Formats: sequence, C-alpha cells, structure tokens
Amino acid sequence: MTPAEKKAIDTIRCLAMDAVQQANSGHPGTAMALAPLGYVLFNEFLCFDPKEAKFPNRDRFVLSIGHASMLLYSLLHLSEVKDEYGKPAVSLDDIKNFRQFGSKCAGHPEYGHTTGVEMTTGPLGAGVATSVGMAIAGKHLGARFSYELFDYNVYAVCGDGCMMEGITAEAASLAGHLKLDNLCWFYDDNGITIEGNTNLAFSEDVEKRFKAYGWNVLKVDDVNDLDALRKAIKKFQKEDEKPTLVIVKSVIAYGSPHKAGSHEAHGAPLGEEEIRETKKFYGFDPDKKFVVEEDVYETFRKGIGKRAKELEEQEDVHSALRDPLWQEDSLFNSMTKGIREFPADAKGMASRVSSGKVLNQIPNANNFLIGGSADLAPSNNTWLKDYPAFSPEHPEGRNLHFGIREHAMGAVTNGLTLSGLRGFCATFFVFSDYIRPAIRLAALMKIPTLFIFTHDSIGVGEDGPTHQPVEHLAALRAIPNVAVFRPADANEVAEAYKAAIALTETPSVMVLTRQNLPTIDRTKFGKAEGVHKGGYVVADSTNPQVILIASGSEVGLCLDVYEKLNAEGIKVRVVSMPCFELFEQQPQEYKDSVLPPSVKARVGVELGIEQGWRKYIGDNGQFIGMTGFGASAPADVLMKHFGFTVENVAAAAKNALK
Ligand SMILES: Cc1ncc(C[n+]2csc(CCOP(=O)(O)OP(=O)(O)O)c2C)c(N)n1
Ligand SMILES: [Mg+2]
Repeated sequence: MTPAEKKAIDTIRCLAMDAVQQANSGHPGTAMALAPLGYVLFNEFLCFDPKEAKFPNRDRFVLSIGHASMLLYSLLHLSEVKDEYGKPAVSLDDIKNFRQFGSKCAGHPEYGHTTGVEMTTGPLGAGVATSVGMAIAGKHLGARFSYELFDYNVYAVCGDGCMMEGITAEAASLAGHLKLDNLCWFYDDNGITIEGNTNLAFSEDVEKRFKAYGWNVLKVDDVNDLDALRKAIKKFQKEDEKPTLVIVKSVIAYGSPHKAGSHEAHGAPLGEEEIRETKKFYGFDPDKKFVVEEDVYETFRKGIGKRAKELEEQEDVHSALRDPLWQEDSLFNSMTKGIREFPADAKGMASRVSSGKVLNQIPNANNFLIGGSADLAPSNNTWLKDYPAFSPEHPEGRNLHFGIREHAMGAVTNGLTLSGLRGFCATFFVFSDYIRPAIRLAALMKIPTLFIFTHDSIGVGEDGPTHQPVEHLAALRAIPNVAVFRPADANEVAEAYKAAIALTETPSVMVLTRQNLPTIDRTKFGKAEGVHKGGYVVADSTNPQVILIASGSEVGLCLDVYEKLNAEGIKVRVVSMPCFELFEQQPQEYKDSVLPPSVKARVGVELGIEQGWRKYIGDNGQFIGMTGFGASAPADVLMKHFGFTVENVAAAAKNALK
C-alpha cells in the first residue's frame, strides 16, 4: 500500500468514525473495515463518470449492507460525484450532518435522494438480490443494442446478514443458473453480526454453497491486501461463464484499539477517546475531525479520470439512446398504442386472461417490457408470446423463468426497473406476502415495477384457504405509493395497464381473478376510462338513494343487484373502485361527484377484509366481505356461503336505507 493509498483509505475510515460520532448513531465498524475494498473498486475498477452519474453504461455498485452507508457516502464524496445540477452528490457538510433531516447522507442509502446511490438498501439481502436484476438488464440491453454500448459490470457488497437471508440464496441460485458473468459480489466475512460472533447462528460453508450454485468463488484473506483485491477483481473481469463471489476477510472497526473485531463496533459510535486512539493508529491528527486533504481528492481524480474519459467517448452514442428509447415520455405511447378494447360479453373472461391479452399487446421493438413469473406463467398468463425466454444463449429474451423464488423475483424485477427497463413479475395473489418487501422498496424508491397477481380471492375455490387471499388487498393498499388495481372486467384491465404504464414513480399491482368475469356493456354503463381516476360511476339512477361500491369481481355482482333493486323501484348507483390510491389523488369535487356526501346509504362489497373501506362507506355503511379465512370448496358454493349473492347484497342495500 503506497502512502497515498493508505491516506485515502484512512480518510474514509476517519469520515465514518467522525460522522457516526457526530450523529451519535450509525454503524462505523464495517465502513471502516471495508475502506480498502471501496477504495480499490472506485479508484481502479468501477467504470463511471462522476459528472454523469446516470450514464447508462456505468458499472453499478450496490451496498447491500446498507448500514455501512458511510462507506458509500465517503466514496461518493471523495470521487466528487456530481448531482444533476452539477453540485456535489455528497458534500462534506452532508457528511457532517449524517442522519440529520435534509442531509444527503441518510441513515441508510436512499435511491433518488442521493445521486450515485443505485438503490435503497437496509433490508439485508435485498441489495444483492436486486443486483441480479441489474446484471440481467445489462445482458439484455447489450443484446438489444450492442455489447459496445452495454457491457457494464455489477458489483455488490454483502455481509453475514445478507448471507443468512433466504432472498440471497434465491437470487444467487438464479444468477448461477443464468451464468451472469457480469455480476460480482463481495462477501465481507468478518465473523461478526449484532449479537456477537457469527458462530452463534451461522456455520455453513459459504464457498461450497456458492460453488454448488454455479459461481466462481475467490478468496481474499485480508481486505487490507490491495493486490489480492486487484487480482480477484481482474479474475472476475476475465470470467465469462459464471457470476463471481469474492469472500473477503476483514476485521470490523479495523484500527480501533479496543473495538476492533468486536460486535460493539457494529452499530454504535466508537466514543471520542476511542476515535482519538484510532486516528493515532492511522497516523492522523487525533484532534481534527472530518479531515479531507486536497491530495486525497487528487488521488481519486487520477484514478477515476482515465475510465471516466473512456466513458465520455461513448456518451454521444448513448445520448441517442436516452431519447426517445430510453426511459422517455414517448415510451408511454409505444407501450399503450397496441392495447385494444374488448367487446361486451355476458360470459366474459377471467381478468387473468384479459391481462394476458393486454400484456401481449404492450411489447414492441421500441420498448422495454420484460418480466416473468415464479413458475406460474401458464396460470398467471404472463408469457410474452412473441419473445423467447431470457437465457445465456438468448439474452434478448423478454420472458424470465424466475423459478419458485418469489422474494428474489420481486427484488430482481426492481433491478430490471432500476436499469431502465419496465420490469414485471407474477405469482398467485396469496403469495404477494413473499414479495411484499420488494414492493415496499419499489414504492420507497419511486420506481414503476409492475406486480401481477392472479387468483385473487375465495374465487380460487377448491385449493382452499392456503390459496385464498383475504387480507392481501388491505395489506398492499397500506403501503404508501403503491397503486393497487383490482379491475372489474377486461376493459378495466386494459385501462389499468395504461394507468400503470403512465405511473412512472409508483409501482403498480394488478389483482386479477382466476374465474370468469362478464365484460361489461359499456354502451349501457360507464366507460372503463374511469379507472384512471381510481373510482367512477358504472351504473346510475337519477338521485340515487343508495350507493354500492365494489372492486374487481364484485362490480358485476353489484350490477345484477342494481337491476334487481331498480325493478323494485329503489334508485341505485354502482361505483367501481379499482384503485384506492388513484381515487385518493382526485380533487374533492370529483370524489364528491362519485360519492355524494348527501347519500349516506352505502354498501361496500369486496372479497377481502373490511379494513380501509370505512372511508368510502361511512360509519353507517354496510360491508360485505370476508371476516376470516375461506375454505376448500367449489367457488360458487363459497360465494353463497360467504354472502356474495345478489340477494344478500340487495338485503344489505335495503338495510342501509333504513
Ligand atoms: C432484513 C433485515 N433484518 C435485520 C436487519 C437489522 N440488522 C442490521 S445489520 C444486522 C447485522 C448484520 O450483520 P452483518 O451483515 O455481518 O454486518 P456487520 O455487523 O458485519 O457490519 C442486522 C441484524 C436488517 N437491516 N435487515
Ligand atoms: Mg458481519
């Protein structure tokens, strides 16, 4: 290690110590320990242009151990990465205000908040899993354009926590299967987690495990050995068959006389005196804080400059890509222009079937829809018929066989979306629980990943309560910034897809039936375009006395009730409410026009729990829904048993009128 290298590395370590101490919270130990790895990667290998941090062919760096955020912030600062306005992505002041409101240095790295942060990390395992999606995207884009334009590598750093999480196993298994040789993970094998030594809970052989996944496994015995790190990274770059795992031994809080190697250094400030001692060990002035000397910036400039220049030369070609093909407005037209209307049809079709038809009307040569299912494509109807499966031989393929790995599927799909593609994934609605963390991260990152869930209720029938979602609609609606669509018929499905495509900062969820739904006669009833407003009037009588509000399969049921009550002289309005999230965004005026405050007699009908419905049906409203789990029986028997019948809804409407 040259003196300049040592100084740069120890600067990172001191920034981590100082920032955590100043904030009086945070995770210094691992940021300090991995400073050499961060230095070598950023300064010598990562292809990026600090002035153009979003350049499409940049190498990706994902800090899956989000708690070690100070490592990333120090690196972004020292690399002088600029934000879109040409200002420092991370200033020294931001570092001094680590974890404080408004600082670019949030507790954990947040995508969209800090330029250079490729994704939001913190939930362990999510980062490495998402990096697999970024690697798939790199291969796909290379095949769609050219490998000169897209040949980026994806690097991710994980720790013992990531290694123990199930999502990491799913993602690694998939990456090995897909032979993603552009993917390199570093495993910080420091033997420490929060409760103490990893031998408390973790004794597997990670090397053997990853070899079994089909990975190339390399070892670096000491993270301070820069040459060993370089050798490993070069070996990864030459590898053209397998993803690479570099197992790196490190000592948490390296250099701290009393905390090095201890779990105490994981998530608490080292303390003023300990920091002074540690700075002395590094040969730094113990009395100074937040020190970055000019020659350290110079060291980084020299290292990064050459690779940034190479990238700059590609920028002309790439700028053509960004407009109109790459993440641009015109993508909306390209994606929606093929979507057609469905004719009215009393027999109709399941919304999973209409969804399959619509989904196949979306992709064309000019857009980037790509995705797949967790082994349920034939049931979810998510196969893109005109395209092959994605594979090492067919990286241009747009269909992903995710295998039965839902959690990783969600994260990988987020990785696709983060790379400029429009990623979708699918499974049964009841298993959305297995993907929920990825949906939450997509919402937090404001990225438009599309989650397609079929078999949405007790309408599943004989498979029984393990396969019948009950609380899932409420659970997903509870996540901020998620548009949950539960369309009522084929035309609502078509409009829901258009609405989802238009939402570029919000993930969308499609909730679709297994069973047939009549295609509503739109010459007689309200237009399906109402989906874009979240809720709209489907059927109406002048001066309605009672409003029936429903989503999905229950809208058809309410239309039957409407006919029956009309015949009895009761004036009814039916409101289809396919998306709470969009309805909430409408002006009060519109909301009141759909749900006039003067009409207090209201009935909500949905094959889920009541939670969330009171705001529409009011204190005195009736709700017909589920109050417990379903049962194994034919769907029509279940519908009767649980009260989803014309008679029962009509009775509730009359009750509401009392
Ligand atoms: C899914 C998830 N579970 C739990 C946590 C809380 N947590 C943060 S760090 C950590 C220990 C991680 O150990 P390791 O990855 O070895 O990090 P190190 O202590 O070595 O820095 C835990 C349990 C989390 N962030 N994410
Ligand atoms: Mg550890």
